[in-house]
Amino acid sequence: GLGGGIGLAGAPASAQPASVNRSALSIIPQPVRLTAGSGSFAVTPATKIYVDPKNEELRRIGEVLSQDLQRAAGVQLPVVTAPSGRPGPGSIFLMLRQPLDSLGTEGYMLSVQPTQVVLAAGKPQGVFLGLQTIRQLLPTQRSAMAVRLPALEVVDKPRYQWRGMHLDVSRHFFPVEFVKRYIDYLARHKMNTFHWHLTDDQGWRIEIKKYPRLTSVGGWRDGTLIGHYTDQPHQFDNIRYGGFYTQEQIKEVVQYAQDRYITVVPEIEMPGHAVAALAAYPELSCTGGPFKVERLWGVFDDIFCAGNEQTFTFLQDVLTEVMPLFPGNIVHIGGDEAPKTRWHECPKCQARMKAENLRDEHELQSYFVQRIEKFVNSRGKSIIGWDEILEGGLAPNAAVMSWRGMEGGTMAARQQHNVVMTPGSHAYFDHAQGEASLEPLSFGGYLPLSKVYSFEPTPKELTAAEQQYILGAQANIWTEYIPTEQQVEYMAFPRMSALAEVLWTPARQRSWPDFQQRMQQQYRRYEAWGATYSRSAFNVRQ
Ligand code: TNX
Repeated sequence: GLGGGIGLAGAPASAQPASVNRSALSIIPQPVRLTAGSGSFAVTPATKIYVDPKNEELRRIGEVLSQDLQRAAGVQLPVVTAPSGRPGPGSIFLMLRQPLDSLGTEGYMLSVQPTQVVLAAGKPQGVFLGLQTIRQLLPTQRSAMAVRLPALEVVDKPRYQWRGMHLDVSRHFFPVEFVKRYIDYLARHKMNTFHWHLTDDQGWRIEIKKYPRLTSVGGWRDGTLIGHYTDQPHQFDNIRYGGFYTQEQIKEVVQYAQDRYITVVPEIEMPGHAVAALAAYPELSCTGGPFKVERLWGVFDDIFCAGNEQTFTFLQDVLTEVMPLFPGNIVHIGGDEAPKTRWHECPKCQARMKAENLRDEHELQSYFVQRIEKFVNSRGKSIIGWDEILEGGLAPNAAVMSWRGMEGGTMAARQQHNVVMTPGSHAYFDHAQGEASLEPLSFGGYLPLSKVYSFEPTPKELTAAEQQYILGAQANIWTEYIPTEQQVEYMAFPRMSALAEVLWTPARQRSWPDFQQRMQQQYRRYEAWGATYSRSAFNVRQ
């Protein structure tokens, strides 16, 4: 049972009964410890879901389970608070139990026996994560037969604390309803971080009350590139394109995510990838403009002017509105792909460099980021930036998101800075995942499912102490060539499932053949969710 004896360490594989077919359970990500029992728990109209009366969060989680069971089994189960006496058999218990220290804030224990189901954790978040495991025990289709949960014991906790997915809503815009669906997908994969890329050259997507032109001008472009970006003359569709989220909508999404124990990390790009903002407020550039919101993809020379005090006032004002909308403590400030051409030509930037004793424009970017960091820190939050923020010197408290391979992240960890790994080689879900002739238009690069599954976020060359700075990893979905919701899903699935296991399951327990087997059931789940997925990632039984 779940009494004291269960720990994470030391259970030899042979402790499992020989008859157990672990993969028949098809849990993704694979739990740390899973022991199949015999028999099953029948969900009947008499089943009750008991929750701790002192905890509102548990009640909410219980309601989610009740809805799931209604969908799967057609039964309407009440969520009731446990009376002081021991409730009878045939019940599902969601409970907080202390001490479960070895399981941390995200771990949980699940025991399914023919007579009862017990899901216990130290924190409600753990109960929520355990609920995702229960969901995977349910059939994906309604049937007339009673729903039975297979008897098992699970003791589980994540390998990494940052298990994320990113979504670029600038290059193409996705409405609130889809963003919520995306958050659901993360939750079902036991992920906990949603990196929302809200601003870029092709569109500013978050309402800022003090600067209304950011969305009225910066939220819209005159058209979108047709086909691939090449050196040939470009063709555009000339259809006005855009959209943005009001602050009310942002709050709604953040609350939705919070209810699912997912932290939303907003990204406000600076100093580069800022053309949409400059189209709205050209005085924030080095040249004065004018600019148009970009219809082309790529890297543009016009960036926020580092020699101009107004730039800092503006960005601090923007962050002052953004930060309270996001309860998480991290703000992403971009930092990638900022050409130094304009700063080099700009007298004010050169004067700033002289006054601040900066040797080159990289140090000017470092100065820029450090000023922003100081401001963000003064509001009780910290920053993360793409690995270019290492150039010219890392801001004292900044975390680094390593995208140009693992090197930036490795360097940052050696400097005792937190790191999130998202290397182009293993985590860029804008790349094609199958045979080219079967794939839709996508960014250059090839990232099949097997390669995602082989991803190792912690560099071996780091010492054990340095490895502690690797918070985890995430995949990025840049949407230059992803105009529709269906295509976001296509690029995400099945790769998100492989990444989820990389981030959750201990490395030594990862098994590609076993994963492939469990994926057969995962495809049925995608279908039950109504999600589009790629079949070309590997040959799938149809
Ligand atoms: C580089 S990754 C970018 C993005 C593009 C992406 C395309 C990063 C920090 N910057 O602006 O969308 O390549 O793969």
